[in-house]
Amino acid sequence: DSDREGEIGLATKTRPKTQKPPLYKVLLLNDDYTPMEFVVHVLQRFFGVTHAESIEIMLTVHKKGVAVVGVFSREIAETKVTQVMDYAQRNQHPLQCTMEKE
Ligand code: TYC
Repeated sequence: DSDREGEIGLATKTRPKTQKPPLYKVLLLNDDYTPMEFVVHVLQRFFGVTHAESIEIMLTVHKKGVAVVGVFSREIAETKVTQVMDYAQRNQHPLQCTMEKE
């Protein structure tokens, strides 16, 4: 047992810091023109939330101006933002979606 001296707490004392990749919040922004039903549809289509959740998120954005719709790796967050922006543009709505590092 004497040769275990110094081992206690090794995991917390000497473990080198591992680098976790940063996460990104995907944000949906309010505007005056995009129909509420379209936003609800977008949330279900691209973020896999239930109908009830999509209504809650949409109303939060409508009332507060912005809401976090999900947290993802950079690649996934970029894909979500592009998908939402392309889909809104194709449907001629000014809906804005963006991302920021957590
Ligand atoms: N404010 C919009 C309206 O009254 C609805 C809306 C909600 C638009 C959320 C964008 O991200 C949004 N029709």
